[in-house]
Amino acid sequence: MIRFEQTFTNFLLHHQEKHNRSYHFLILMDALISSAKHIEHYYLTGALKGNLGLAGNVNVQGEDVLRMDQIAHEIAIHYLRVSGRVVHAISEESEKIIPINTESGRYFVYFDPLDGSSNVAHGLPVGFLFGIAKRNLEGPEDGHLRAGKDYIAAGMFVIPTGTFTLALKDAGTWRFHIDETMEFLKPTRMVLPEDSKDWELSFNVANRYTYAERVQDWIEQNQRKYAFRYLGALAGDFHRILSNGGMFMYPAIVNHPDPKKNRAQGKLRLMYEAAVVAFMCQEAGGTAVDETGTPILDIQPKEPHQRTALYVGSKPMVNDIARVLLG
Ligand code: AFP
Repeated sequence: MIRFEQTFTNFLLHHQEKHNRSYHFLILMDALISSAKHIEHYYLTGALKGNLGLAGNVNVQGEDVLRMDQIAHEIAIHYLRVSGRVVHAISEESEKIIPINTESGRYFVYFDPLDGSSNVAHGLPVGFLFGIAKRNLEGPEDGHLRAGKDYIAAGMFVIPTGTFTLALKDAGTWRFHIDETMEFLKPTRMVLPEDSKDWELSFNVANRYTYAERVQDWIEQNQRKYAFRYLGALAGDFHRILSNGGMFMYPAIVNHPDPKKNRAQGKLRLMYEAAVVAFMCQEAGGTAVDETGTPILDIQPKEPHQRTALYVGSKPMVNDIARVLLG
């Protein structure tokens, strides 16, 4: 007997129909899915074709650009452009906001097409993370940068694992798996488990003694209760937290022995990393805060590549550290 599963397209069509929504969002999602499949193809064959190395230039964050970063960015911009639905996009790979269809576009898309660069040389998992906000359809639109609470959807592809997770505003977080025909199938609603038995803690242990003392103390008091996992690519690490519960954190670095290496603002990018996972987490019953205990989704970005500290995951655990951060 063949076992058939619901396709992503069918799932989304029903969702739009149920909520009396337009077909525009379907066209946008089709563009993002086409991008992800295309990027996945290049990534899978990357080692063989020599695409996993450096491109030879430095990006807006001052990091070496990888060949795959450029390929992934180019692919995503192509599909977003032909969708005709995007006003402007913000990409990790472009310093400036990218105008796409400023006249009649309907959405803003904030994305990192290949996040987790330390994994690229090894062909290990990376993420394609994106957040989507909608232009003001009722009146004039000033194109201001949206806070996470104004996103209508956010998601991530964990490349090249064939998994895709999408959160829809007030409609949950859903995970899909790719099949042999490259179709994403089998919507599974993700809800963070309340039982703490499988909860995990995920952070870069090498940075531990560079965190604020109160964060170091919290780790000391809590670390023995949980399994510890760290991949070094947010999408992969957060994928595990969504399934097992617990917390991913990238705290501010304030006690580095070389003060030039401190990152008081945090490392992760607000618009296309922190707010994306915070949105997915909220729709799955969790929460996320920054170094001051402020909800990530409430932070109003002042510039496209703004950084933030991030604590994201199961509510009891994030609320516990938020209490410490606020105190
Ligand atoms: P890179 O793409 O520069 O490796 O950054 C990836 C990332 O933004 C995020 O995906 C990881 O969770 C985090 O940084 C890893 O940072 P560390 O290498 O400092 O642990």
